[in-house]
Amino acid sequence: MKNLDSIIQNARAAFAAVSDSNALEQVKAHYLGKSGQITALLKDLGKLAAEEKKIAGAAINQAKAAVEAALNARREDIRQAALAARLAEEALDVTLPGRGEEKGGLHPVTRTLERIENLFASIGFTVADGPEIETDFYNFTALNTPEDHPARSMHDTFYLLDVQGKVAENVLLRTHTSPIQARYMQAHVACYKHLETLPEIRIIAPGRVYRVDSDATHSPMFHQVEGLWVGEAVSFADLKGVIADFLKRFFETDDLQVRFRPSFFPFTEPSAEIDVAFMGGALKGRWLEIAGCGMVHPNVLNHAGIDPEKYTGFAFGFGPDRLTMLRYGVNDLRLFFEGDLRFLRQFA
Ligand code: 2U9
Repeated sequence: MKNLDSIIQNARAAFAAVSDSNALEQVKAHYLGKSGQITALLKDLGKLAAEEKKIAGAAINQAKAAVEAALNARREDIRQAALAARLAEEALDVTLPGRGEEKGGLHPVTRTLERIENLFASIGFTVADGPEIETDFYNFTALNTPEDHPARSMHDTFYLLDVQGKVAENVLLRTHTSPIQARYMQAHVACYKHLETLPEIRIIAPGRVYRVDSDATHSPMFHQVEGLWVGEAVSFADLKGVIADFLKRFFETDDLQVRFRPSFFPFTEPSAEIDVAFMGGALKGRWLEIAGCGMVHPNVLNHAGIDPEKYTGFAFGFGPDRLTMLRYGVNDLRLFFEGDLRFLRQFA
């Protein structure tokens, strides 16, 4: 059938003439679609006599198969061409030199935290951790801070917002790491309630804390390391020994003096500020306020379920950011938190 051969030839040429799959499907419709040429021939079969219909039907179906084969071959060509184009576009030159390794280093405050942790570990302290988003119970109430204490105000403390955007009055960013110790004491008591005598607690609590405060010596986020030693007959004398020993080891000199100045904190009684004076070096002879401390307040022990008649404890708190400034001679606290590599590389 001459007509069929020419349809096949034309279809092949038309398929070859297009090079994207959308155009190809449109060309397909001219031949195999509802009103396509092959479809029209098949429709016309009904007009033929039975014998002719058989012969013509077979020939048309053969032609249809040939057009479909040509269509599928072209589809595959186009798919391969698209793949080849994509591979060429996304080619990786695996022979290019690598980007090289940047020299990394620990943040100066991280180095101080690690030093403090190691020094306290050497005298039997373990490191405790806890959440930075706290409740007012663990941040204030459990630490004997009265309801009307100014530290609880929005002026000093970051409160979180609830889903309606209202201030959630009892959820805040911790203002000190003391809630870590409050939680630890509670868990410790629950863990050992079957024992007649509570095993000693000796922990340090390092971490980020948050206060509404920002200038050259205050950042809204800063670090604290607090410590706690609770047991039978733990005394202020023990506190003095632990702190003096720590400071000498931290600053790598015996040539310093430590003094305890009476102070006040809601969570300790008695309380003291700790000052240090170096006997040599750039800061020679000046008293520097370096930490706070005291004997854990009986109300704080009671909140944790520890009998203050049977157990005593001391607690202390350092600002590791300030310790880092002193150790490296940095005069602006904000430099630690700006992430400027020119500054940070000096400590790597
Ligand atoms: C518990 C009981 C008592 C922790 C303490 C201080 C004194 C203190 C300051 C250090 C530098 C805050 O960041 S800073 O300005 N901290 O003066 N901290 S006593 O007392 C506790 C902690 C936990 C259960």
